[in-house]
Amino acid sequence: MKSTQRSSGKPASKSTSLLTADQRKELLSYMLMAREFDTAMLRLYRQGKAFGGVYSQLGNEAVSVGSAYALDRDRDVLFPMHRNIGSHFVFGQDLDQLMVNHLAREGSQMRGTDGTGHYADPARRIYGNVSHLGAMIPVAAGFSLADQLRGITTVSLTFIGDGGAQVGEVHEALNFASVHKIPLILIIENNQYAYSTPNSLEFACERLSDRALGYGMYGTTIDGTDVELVYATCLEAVERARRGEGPSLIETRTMRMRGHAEHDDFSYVPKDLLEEWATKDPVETYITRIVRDGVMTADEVKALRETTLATMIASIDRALERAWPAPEEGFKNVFMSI
Ligand SMILES: Cc1ncc(C[n+]2csc(CCOP(=O)(O)OP(=O)(O)O)c2C)c(N)n1
Ligand SMILES: [Mg+2]
Repeated sequence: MKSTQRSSGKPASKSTSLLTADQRKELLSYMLMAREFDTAMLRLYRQGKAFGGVYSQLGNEAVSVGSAYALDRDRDVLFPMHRNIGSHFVFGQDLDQLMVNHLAREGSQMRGTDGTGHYADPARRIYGNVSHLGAMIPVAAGFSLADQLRGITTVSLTFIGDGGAQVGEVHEALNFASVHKIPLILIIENNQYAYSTPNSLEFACERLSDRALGYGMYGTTIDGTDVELVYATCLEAVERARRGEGPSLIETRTMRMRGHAEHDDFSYVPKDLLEEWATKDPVETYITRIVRDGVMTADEVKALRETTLATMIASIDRALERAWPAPEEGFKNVFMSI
């Protein structure tokens, strides 16, 4: 089958010339936003100010940012999961809105009932997150199918973890998408663990993207710490989808650098594994690269970091000045209230 390609397992070498200097700065700024948002949430959770689970995306910023950046945000759609805050920023999500959602203050899109990220923003073409692992993929495929039936090509980008990838609906959605040549991109974020379960107890194949062969679709496994590689790989997937060649399955390899959520001390993760991955921090390695390439000076990066942090602190202050949602809000949009 022509569109079926098997991953070599080696990251493809991509020229950084794909991106202009301004685009590379933009990628860094989105990753820094994601990093500072994440770091702030870790503190706010400990202060009892962030609600719901706090699912860190530390070490995963390149996947969220690089993939969403490959989409056309006026045409395509994003279905983020619990570790994809970076993709929200790329799609123009308002920081203050995200902040009040996570701090459960008045104005929250879930009216304060959930801080975790089960919000959508259709005006910005952001849908999800469906909490039931695997269940969002058929929804994303269905979105693109609906447009396909109207003669419009809308690429859907969605994500699943290494654990979630073992759920039956993932198989059903990919098979269906491939048969109907739906413009869907599924990223399997292989961050080595699903809660406390390591890869070795989740699946027995070498690469999760090898499953693409069985669906008759394109699949590849790449280093998920390299934002430009993620971007280039997703851009190719977008182009294939626009040519009517159907879905792509991209496995990104990263490491979950925190617990499943902040209540989890992740003592079951070997320390040397975390130390090894810490040397591949996606934000730090990208900074080294763009400074080396003369895109930004170290001082400019420092200034960008300071501005990003100040932006985050100002947004937190504005959110914390807001009142709590009215208690009766909690009884809206439920099947039955007592
Ligand atoms: C069908 C289903 N089973 C279990 C859960 C509970 N749950 C939420 S996240 C999670 C672990 C997911 O691990 P993984 O898919 O690897 O994603 P990660 O959290 O590592 O990014 C589990 C078991 C769920 N939400 N849905
Ligand atoms: Mg995982």
